Amino acid sequence: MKGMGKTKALFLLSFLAIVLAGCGKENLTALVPKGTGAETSMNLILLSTLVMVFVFVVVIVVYVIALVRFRKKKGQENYIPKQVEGNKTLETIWTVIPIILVLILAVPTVAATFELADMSKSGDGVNIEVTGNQYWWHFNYKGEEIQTSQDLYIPTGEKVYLNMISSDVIHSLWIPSISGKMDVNPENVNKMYIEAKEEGVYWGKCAELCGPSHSLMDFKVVAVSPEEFDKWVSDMQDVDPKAQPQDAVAQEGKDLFEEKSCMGCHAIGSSPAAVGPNLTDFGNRSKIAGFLEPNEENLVKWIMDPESIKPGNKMTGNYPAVSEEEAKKISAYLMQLKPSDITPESAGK
Ligand code: HEC
Ligand SMILES: [Cu+2]
Repeated sequence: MKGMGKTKALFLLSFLAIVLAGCGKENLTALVPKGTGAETSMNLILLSTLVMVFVFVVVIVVYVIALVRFRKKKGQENYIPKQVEGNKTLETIWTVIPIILVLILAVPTVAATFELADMSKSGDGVNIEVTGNQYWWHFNYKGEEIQTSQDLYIPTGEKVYLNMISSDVIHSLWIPSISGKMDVNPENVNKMYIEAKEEGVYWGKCAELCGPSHSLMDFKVVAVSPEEFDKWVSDMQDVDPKAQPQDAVAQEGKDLFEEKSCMGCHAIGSSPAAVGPNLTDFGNRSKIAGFLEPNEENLVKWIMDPESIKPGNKMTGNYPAVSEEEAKKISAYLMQLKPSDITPESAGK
């Protein structure tokens, strides 16, 4: 029996270890906040948990006292306890305590709601127009002539203002370790700000079911120091010379990129992309299509058959067939698009 207990305990412990190891992985948890919004939410979570634990403990204590002290004893079969209905003191106590508890919850929650919705200083900060698309995110840096998709670069320690809209269905932008969620609608611009406290790469998710590849609609926030951010901005504004292929294979890839009508949907440079992600800094991307490791094998697979990777995406079937050899050449070209040495790899190192 004793051995059984140990095995069980060991099993439980290892299970707990596995579950807890999942927490904090890849900066994808609201429980390890690294940004203002997430910190505010975490504080509210802790406060409400404390209030709930307090209520739970009080109720259990009163319950146990009632069970033990007032249980029917021998010889009391016909005894009727003292009746307390209409007791003003009791009624007052159990009305006032919950009101106080609700106030303890409501005041900081309402204050946080206003604080997180405060866009009054947006004129001074970095402003980004965010577009949610099935199944990728686009970022347009207002006034900077910079377009990116999938990787969102922001400076740390500053509020970055997002003006968000959808090009198709409702999506929801969520960077769990930085901020709360906000819906992205087709008809109106929703606004929120994000602020990262530390440099690093933070995972973003679409948090509103938007189609078959909804769960693959990932993106990354690359938070770098304000100095690095300025350097990244000037690198990105000066992309055209760097977009030139560096060898013969890449040159062939570039030609194929034009021939196969990839250009029709993918901009390279500052022009706004219409149907597909902007590929200006594709060589620096932390992932391909939001979630695949950035290597030649995955890229070739994507170019030849995106449907097998992200069902329902808007690229499938809208370009001529590409052979493996052609895909490799295109891949060589795209992987060379590295306009800046500020990258997800370098962030926070
Ligand atoms: C009809 C428009 C369209 C055409 C034509 C098109 N694409 Fe795409 N492409 C898209 C869309 C939309 C996505 C985003 C898919 C998703 O993530 O759901 C995409 C995604 C990609 C990605 C991943 C981008 C990223 O940010 O990770 C690459 C690489 C790519 N396409 C390359 C190509 C190449 C190469 C061609 C030409 C052979 C091509 N595309 C033709 C629409 C198009
Ligand atoms: Cu979505």
